[in-house]
Amino acid sequence: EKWPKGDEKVWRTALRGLDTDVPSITKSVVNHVQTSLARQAYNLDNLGAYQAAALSVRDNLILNWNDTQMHYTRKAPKRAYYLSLEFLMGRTLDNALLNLGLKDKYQEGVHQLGFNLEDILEQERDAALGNGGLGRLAACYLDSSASQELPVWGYGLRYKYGIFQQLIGPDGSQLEAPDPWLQQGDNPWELPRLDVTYEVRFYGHAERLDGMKAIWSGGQEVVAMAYDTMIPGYDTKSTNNLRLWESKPKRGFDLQSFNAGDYERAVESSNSAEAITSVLYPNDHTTFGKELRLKQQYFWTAASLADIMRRFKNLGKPITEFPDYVAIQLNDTHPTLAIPELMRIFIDEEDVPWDAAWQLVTNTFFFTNHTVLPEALEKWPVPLMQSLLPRHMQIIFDIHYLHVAVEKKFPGDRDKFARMSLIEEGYPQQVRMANLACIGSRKVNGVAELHSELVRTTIMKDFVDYYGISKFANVTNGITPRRWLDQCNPGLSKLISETLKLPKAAFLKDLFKLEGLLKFVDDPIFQKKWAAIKQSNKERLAHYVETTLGLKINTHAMFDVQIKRLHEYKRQTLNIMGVIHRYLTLKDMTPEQRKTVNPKVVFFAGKAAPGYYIAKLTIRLIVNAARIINSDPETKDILQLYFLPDYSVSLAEVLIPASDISQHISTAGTEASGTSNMKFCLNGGLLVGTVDGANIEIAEEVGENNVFFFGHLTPAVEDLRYQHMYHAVPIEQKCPPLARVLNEVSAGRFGDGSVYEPLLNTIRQHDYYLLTEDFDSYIQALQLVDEAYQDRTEWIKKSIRTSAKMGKFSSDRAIQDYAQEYWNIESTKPE
Ligand code: H2P
Repeated sequence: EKWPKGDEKVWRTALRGLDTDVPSITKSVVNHVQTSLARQAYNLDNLGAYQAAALSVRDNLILNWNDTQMHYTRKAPKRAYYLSLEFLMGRTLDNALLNLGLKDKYQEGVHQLGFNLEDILEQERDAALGNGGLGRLAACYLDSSASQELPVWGYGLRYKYGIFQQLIGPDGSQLEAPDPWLQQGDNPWELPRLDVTYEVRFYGHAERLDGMKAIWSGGQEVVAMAYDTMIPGYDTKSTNNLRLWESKPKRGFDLQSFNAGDYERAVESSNSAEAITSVLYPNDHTTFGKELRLKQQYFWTAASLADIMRRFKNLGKPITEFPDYVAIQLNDTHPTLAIPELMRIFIDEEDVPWDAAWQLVTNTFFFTNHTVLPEALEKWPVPLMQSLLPRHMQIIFDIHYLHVAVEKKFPGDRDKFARMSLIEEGYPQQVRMANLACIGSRKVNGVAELHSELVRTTIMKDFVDYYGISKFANVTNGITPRRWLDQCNPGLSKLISETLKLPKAAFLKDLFKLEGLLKFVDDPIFQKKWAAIKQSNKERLAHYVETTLGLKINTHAMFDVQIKRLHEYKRQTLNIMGVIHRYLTLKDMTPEQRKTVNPKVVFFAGKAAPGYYIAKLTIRLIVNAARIINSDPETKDILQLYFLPDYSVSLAEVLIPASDISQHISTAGTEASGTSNMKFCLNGGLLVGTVDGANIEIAEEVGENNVFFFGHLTPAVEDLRYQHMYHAVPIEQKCPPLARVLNEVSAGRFGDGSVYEPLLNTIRQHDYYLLTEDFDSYIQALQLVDEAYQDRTEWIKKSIRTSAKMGKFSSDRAIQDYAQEYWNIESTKPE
């Protein structure tokens, strides 16, 4: 070890790190109040206390982060990089305290300073740089990578505006407002890296040299600057990095225009560079065709690869060893441009011959597909690519011609070749990103067993024939038990720890340990404690709703929850039609009959893409139905309905532990995995759902008698759709109860019925998502849920069994799978 210059003894003491006893913590917090915030201690509010506590916790993170990064540099292990356009991180402080093992001490410390930790935590704004499952999955994977001491970095974009804030207008519609999440002042969780910048080129021209090389020049250059977010592992010093790029103009001003007196234009050029990372696209399944989105994708992949390449080159290894040190996971097709970009670097900058470059590239990348919905498969118009990224378009055509060799393997099969082509014919031609991602990657995976099977047999079938099955595998998604058990449900985590006589770390690091709870399923004292925790979580949610929306909730009713992005395939419409059906049925009953029904509160939350008309109408119907149902004196004690606005990670943390039953009711074969299903079950909520995505694997683990399945199976869907198209039976005949619901809506029972016609018509005509096919069995399933809930002891047993069997769904398992079967990386940690 070499010591810095100066007195070694002085350095040794100074480098000892931070003390984490309570007095040192209070001292550090107060120091930050006085110095970093320049505030007086006597008039400190909760926001100030949050900021100071965050800065104090951040000091600990930074030290661990430094040690970890230094360790990686010295040891030079193979690393994996997770490229994701979305990281839905939520809040950080609580999670950092948990992972550092400092929660109790900070609780005590801030208490001594006259604050309540819960109130302080509430001050933090969510980092909402994602739309839904895909972005939240990325966040869980970062937590698991750090917790398992794996050398994994995330790369993404630092959007100035995260997913929009959702408001509900007077007529019940969704309104969107921007989410300027950084406007709280400095973001304590990120480190701006003024010294880590790269220039990224757009437009210009690419001139072919001899052979396959080219020179790309001209056009516009934009600067990417790094912001690093520390990702602490749980119960370890290992702290990984999430590097997010911000776009900046190359020069603050275009001096030439400025001098010429054209101030406006000068500012404009700086605006256009900044626009690249200004906003997250608020779409979860379709965002292509938009030039700015393509710019985002290239800006991010180019900066990330330049950074990865620089780190690799510092190792001093020959370029041919690149894949021995670097694995890159492509989270969906969004980062697919990394494939031609790495080709460009190898060929044009590193002088690697084309075939060798392709060999290296296809040994570096791995590709995860997250959906088989045909409308969600990214395509970019060739003319747009040609103008924005002329060199990449050349490379894509080169790959395309190489790929023409496919033809030789299947002589004469023109259709197959057309399907496998990188270029889709038409006006204009389009580049198919999924095909490019597939042929440029070493392995392709789906996110749950059924989904991976559908990937192999539908969208990637021809590629399976060509490459063989071994390139196509499955990694079922997972969730981090740190956030989704201990952090969101501390009471349950404590009970589990006491019951199993294990420290929390034991099961938070090895979720299979929850199986130990099975021994206690029949223990009445344990059942009682289990039920009491659910009850207090329901009260916590009710308190939240009362303080934020001013609504009073019956906490003795069953809580039924559906939370996710609004999409026709996720079938929130099925749920709301079911609620209305329940309401109409209750209205038909006599007061005596009503006394026997199971009281229920139904919660919805989720955002709709701003341009997704049908999804927005669904929200409007839910909100307006809620207004009528909740104010009906005959039924309001037995049925309540709430749409909670502005769904977020933080709101999910309150909703999930409070749920008795949750709904995962996509048309079979459409939901790739789903991850909230895992979160609910981990927290002892039961599941009503279709035989789809990860629901299937959850049922395999917990036993089919502990889930409520309904609806048609995947193989039936295609035929049913065909029948709806060509042999349609009127809904009155096909499904009278649903027809009645639609008619009541049309007739204006929940406000002007004509507003909802376009939504109702999606069901009456074609019914692509097969509501009329599944409605009867759905209602039956809900009936079974009601009956099961009446036998409370039996219900609690189901709840315990469900939670106990969630081991498989830890993201630690999923990340180990990627680390071993894909990336070939190993755990390594600083001393
Ligand atoms: C998507 C899929 C989910 C999947 C998730 C993570 C795109 O999320 O639809 O089924 O669980 O990725 O793999 P979402 O629908 O929430 O946007």
